[in-house]
Amino acid sequence: TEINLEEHFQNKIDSEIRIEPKDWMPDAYRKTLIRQISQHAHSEIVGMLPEANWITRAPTLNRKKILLAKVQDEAGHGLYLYCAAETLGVTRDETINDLHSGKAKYSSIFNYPTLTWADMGAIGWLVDGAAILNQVPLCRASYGPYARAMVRICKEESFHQRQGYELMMKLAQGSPEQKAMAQDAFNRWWWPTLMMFGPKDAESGNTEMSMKWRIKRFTNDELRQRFVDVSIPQAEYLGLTIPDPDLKFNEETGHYEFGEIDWDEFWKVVKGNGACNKERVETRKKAFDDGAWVREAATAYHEKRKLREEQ
Ligand code: FAQ
Repeated sequence: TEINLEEHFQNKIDSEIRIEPKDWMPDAYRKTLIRQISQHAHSEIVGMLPEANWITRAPTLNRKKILLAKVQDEAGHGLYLYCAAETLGVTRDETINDLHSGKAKYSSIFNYPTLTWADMGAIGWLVDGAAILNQVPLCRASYGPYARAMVRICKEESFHQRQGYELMMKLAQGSPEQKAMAQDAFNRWWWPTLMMFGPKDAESGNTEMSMKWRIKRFTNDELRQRFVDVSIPQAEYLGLTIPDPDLKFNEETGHYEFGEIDWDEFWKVVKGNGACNKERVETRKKAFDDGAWVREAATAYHEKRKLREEQ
């Protein structure tokens, strides 16, 4: 019966036994995984755009090679994640349609513009740094295909984070203009990065069930706090000023206390009204339409081979 199935399922989760695509799972578990994994995939794909904006203007051949490799990695991450979502019974077309129609979300962070070269450093250091903190625990997510995809993704994210920090370091140690560029990028990316972790726990509707199902292992606020604690010393090492007048270290707890996040801004961006939301979705739609001939050619080739094999 349904009750026994549900009990058996939760027992498996509690014993750290992975759930695989053909195993029984509650509809709500399947639904929340499709939601999270497809949004995660969209974030990787839309997340290519802010950085792709600088590929043609990278200052050296070496920087260009690094940036190209990073953006290609993100395409790969998106593809593993779309495949993981497909194992739950949704098609690639459905998932992509939901992105194009505005039904599916993707991370708020990719709706901010990349104004200077220093933004490549800030994104690698902060955005990929936040992504790693959030994704390392997902390597232990209860759903097998998602957890396994995360292992490889995290290895690549760690290279992304290091290249970003190294880029920031070069700028921070450079001319006064370069240092000012690094500070300006830090000022613009710091708060949006804190928003990546999602709403406060009290306002996070999905956390409770996702924790019970061991999709999430830590809450949004726990991961955000961890990010602040590791990033502040890194900013100090770069000699940058943290754009938060309320920031202070609490000797008793051993944690940094930080100012209030602008939640109105967060929800505005999540609801589609950030600086670049429209442009990002339009760019993806155009790329999809421009690629139609490739899909058609691949399908035609497949049909032709099938016919030949049948003869
Ligand atoms: N932006 O109840 P919760 C990357 C939505 S890293 C937009 O707390 P949950 C790497 C949330 O979906 C970025 N929407 O939700 C990279 C929910 O709405 P829904 C991607 C947000 O799922 C780096 C509602 O608010 N990483 O791409 C955001 O328990 C550089 C209530 O929230 C992942 O996706 C937001 N920031 O926790 C690529 C990681 N936050 O769906 C290129 C996997 C929340 O009910 C360049 N995902 N919302 O309509 C997760 O860990 C979780 O889904 C959270 C949100 C933590 C993001």
